[in-house]
Amino acid sequence: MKESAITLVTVIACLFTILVLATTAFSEQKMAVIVVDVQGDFTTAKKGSLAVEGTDDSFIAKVKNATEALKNKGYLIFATQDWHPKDHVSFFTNHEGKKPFEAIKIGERTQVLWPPHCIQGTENAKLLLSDDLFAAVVKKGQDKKFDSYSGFRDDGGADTEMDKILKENGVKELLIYGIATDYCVKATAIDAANAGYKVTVIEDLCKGVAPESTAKALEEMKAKGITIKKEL
Ligand code: VGL
Ligand code: ZN
Repeated sequence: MKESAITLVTVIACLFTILVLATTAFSEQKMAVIVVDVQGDFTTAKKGSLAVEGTDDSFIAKVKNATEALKNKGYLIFATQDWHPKDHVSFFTNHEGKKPFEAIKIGERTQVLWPPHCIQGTENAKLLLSDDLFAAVVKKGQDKKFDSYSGFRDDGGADTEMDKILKENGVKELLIYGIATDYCVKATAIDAANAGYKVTVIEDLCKGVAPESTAKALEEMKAKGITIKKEL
């Protein structure tokens, strides 16, 4: 009788400890998701002006399902949205005699010139995932003078509200995926890692502009301590 009472107390104490540990572990993790630039103009699904290979309906559906599953797990979901004015510096059409995908020097910076894309208010600038998935959508690239691959800051050094929003929500860890692996996903993930977040990029939920730069981007991210996971 006495012995079984002690066993019972021990079992209850153990269960309580496990519960406390699990709760602390969960609350300390504070995981959130950043879905990068899943917008019409970057997809073949919407015949976008800067469509990235492999961004067909089935890829978009996969990203949507994964994001809904993560939201159902209780993670906060954020999005970035490329949101350029018509006269944006990154459009080849705003540089006389230049062709799309050419790179130019602007002072010390290298600027790749893109087809006009994600122009504020246009149909293909819209996010392809439903707005109500997101706790916040961070717009970027709104200053005509600077490009902004990163969701954290533009090439002129101006911060977006991303870091502030993540900190307000106590976020410590980030899952990042979207378009394009070799540009906006890479820049966002590296800035997140530099800002002290524990970052994981989900490779199969990303698509890159070019195979070579995509492979290089994955290596660069790994070198920054970012975990590259094939799938969720
Ligand atoms: C992006 C090129 C230009 C991207 C945005 O979302 O990766 N790439 N603007
Ligand atoms: Zn852009």
